[in-house]
Amino acid sequence: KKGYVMRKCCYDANGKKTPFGKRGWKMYYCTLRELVLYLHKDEHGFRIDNLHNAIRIHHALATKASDYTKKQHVFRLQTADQAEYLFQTSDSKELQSWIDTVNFV
Ligand code: I3P
Repeated sequence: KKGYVMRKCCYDANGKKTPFGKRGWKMYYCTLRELVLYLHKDEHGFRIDNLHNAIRIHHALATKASDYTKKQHVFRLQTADQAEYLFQTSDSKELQSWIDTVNFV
């Protein structure tokens, strides 16, 4: 699974609140490969550089972020190391598809 998403960091590892200045929404090209979510600047990122964010999704949980009302089609990703992110997808179909992919991969 791959595609453009917007991502916001809420908590870093060990449940530490992501500091102000690093809590903004940013667009990434997101690729899921072997239980790792790779976040690249754009779809050529894989070829050009290895400068990606990587989020391990083993024992992670994705849920619809119904409590987050500022944006539409957002899911929350909670990782095994207690980090937490919000991801905005393009529509409700993509939202469900990302949630299912993360949870049932
Ligand atoms: C954050 C940025 C986010 C905002 C967040 C800010 O600032 O404006 O868009 O979240 O609010 O802290 P920065 O880029 O300087 O980190 P929302 O879009 O959800 O409002 P928050 O601290 O209440 O999460």
